[in-house]
Amino acid sequence: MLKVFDRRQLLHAPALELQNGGWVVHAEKAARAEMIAERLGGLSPATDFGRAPLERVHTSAYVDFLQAAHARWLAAGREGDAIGYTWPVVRRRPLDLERIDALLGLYSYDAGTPIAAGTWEGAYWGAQTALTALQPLLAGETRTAFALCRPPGHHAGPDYLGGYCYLNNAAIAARAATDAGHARVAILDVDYHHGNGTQDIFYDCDDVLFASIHADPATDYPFFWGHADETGDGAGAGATLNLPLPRGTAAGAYLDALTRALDAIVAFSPSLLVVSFGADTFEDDPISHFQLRQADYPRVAEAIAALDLPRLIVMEGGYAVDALGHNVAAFLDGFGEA
Ligand code: OKP
Ligand code: ZN
Repeated sequence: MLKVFDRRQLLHAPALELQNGGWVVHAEKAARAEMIAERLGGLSPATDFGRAPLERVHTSAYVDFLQAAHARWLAAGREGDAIGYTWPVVRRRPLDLERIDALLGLYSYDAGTPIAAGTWEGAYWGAQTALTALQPLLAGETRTAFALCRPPGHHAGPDYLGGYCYLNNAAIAARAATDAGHARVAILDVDYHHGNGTQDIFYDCDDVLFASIHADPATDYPFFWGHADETGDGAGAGATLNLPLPRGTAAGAYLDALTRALDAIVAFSPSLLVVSFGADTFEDDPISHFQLRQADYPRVAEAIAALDLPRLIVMEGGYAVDALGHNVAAFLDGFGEA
């Protein structure tokens, strides 16, 4: 199994996030990736595929913004991490605004996702990590590849950041796979949180299925997406499947939902699977409320492996830092490859 990790991702290091009315130490710490890398070993660095594959899922205006945002923040006389405070919501239209605070509002949807000095470089190499891990699958050289991406990606949409995510690593890889000739690609999102960015990117597409198992957005972030009645639009009608589960869900009900998601994937008959894997379904995760145990992760992986599709595992969330490396290793073990 090829495992890709690029240390340049660690340059992304936001200090604080706004949570429940106060500033708290940011949960998406660089140490997360370091703990996984240390536990796994044998990792390869990323190759640079440039900006073009990023712009197959994100607008070039958004990518330009992300690349320049922190420098613009400093040029406006600010210090520390850039974060917005005004969001246009119902009047999001292409005004030609210059002020950094307007742009932060235009291109983001929450206050948990600051742009720090190293954010562009970290996010850029996160996307390249996913693209690098995809290559041996495209070449038919392996069945399973792991992209140790950080920051995560599944909340980032066509032209917005949010939920600790800036570039949608899984979506970029899925689109690169269809561009390389895969007629249909499925994305299975098993992070605790709904992957609203991935859903949004492919909502009207018939060549990428998005299936997600996540905490019910009636009680959990991101609230406004991930409800069961969101099923796709236009050509993509029926190619989005949301399986929200209540807080407290443990392995039994989780594996039942997984069976439903895998049945939908089989019915779609893809030739490649991208798994957005979050270990924040773990019982001791500090910001999440499912009850999966470490021993459940190989079972989840075995069910996915039984589809017998080439699969790219893309790292998303997981915030119980001390257990994270062990949970990821347990999941990857379930694929039965060295
Ligand atoms: C990212 B991933 C906002 C607090 C809300 C955001 C959770 C993002 C999770 N300040 N928490 O899906 O693991
Ligand atoms: Zn998550």
